[in-house]
Amino acid sequence: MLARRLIPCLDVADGVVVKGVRFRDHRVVGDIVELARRYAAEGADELVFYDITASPENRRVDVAWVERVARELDIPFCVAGGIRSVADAEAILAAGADKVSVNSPALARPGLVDELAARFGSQCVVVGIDVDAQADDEGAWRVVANSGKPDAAHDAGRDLLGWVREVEARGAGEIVLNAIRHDGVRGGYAHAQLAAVRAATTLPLVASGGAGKVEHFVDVFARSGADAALAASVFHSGEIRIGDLKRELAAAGIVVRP
Ligand code: 0VR
Repeated sequence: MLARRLIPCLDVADGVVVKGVRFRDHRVVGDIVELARRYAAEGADELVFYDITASPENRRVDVAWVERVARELDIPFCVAGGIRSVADAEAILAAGADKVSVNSPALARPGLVDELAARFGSQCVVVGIDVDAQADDEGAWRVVANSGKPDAAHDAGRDLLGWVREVEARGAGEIVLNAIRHDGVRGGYAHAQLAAVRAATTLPLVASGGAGKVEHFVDVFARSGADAALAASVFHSGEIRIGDLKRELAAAGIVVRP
């Protein structure tokens, strides 16, 4: 049994880490490198950095902070936000990132997944999928595009499981399932959507959005079958320390890296 991974998420805007609730009302949390260093020292298995202003501002990720982080980190990290081409990804991986994550750009141009997997290998390619809270009339979960810009968020014209199967076929190496309405709410992960994706693919599945207490992490591994749990709010606030969480998960029978 592979160890389940705990992944702090650092949303980056204008060179600092911020955190919103349901992708709105962001407040500054701290310095990128200091937080990255703290999480690595606490035992995080990986980090994800979302450049949340790259897409809306239609620009590439500022690789300067990626280079600064890469010099400090001894654990794998992934960069997301504004990656629209092999060249964009190449710059980020060359700056020291281990993986890139694409979301709305892949919905706009699905062939991007194939191109990234062919050039860098599937292990470098994460596809982020934002899912709505409500199922449609046929009971299918819907994929949301541009969720990072709440005013521009819209139905991507895809059902969740169809898109999961398509990105797997196109060479994605991992899926991060973001439950938009759960972001920052601390009420728990979106178990129904996660369980549906778990049943539809054998790709590594990262749960994202909603973590509020230790039980939510136990549930997401024990009930939803996620391979990893991404969280931001409860880690940034210090309410849950990663070392303590790992001890509680191990006591609950969940295999984690010590
Ligand atoms: P919590 O652990 O509940 O804070 O959930 C974090 C999870 O929702 C992350 O995916 C979220 O912080 C990522 N945020 C944003 C974004 C990702 C892409 C575009 C925008 C944003 O504005 O927060």
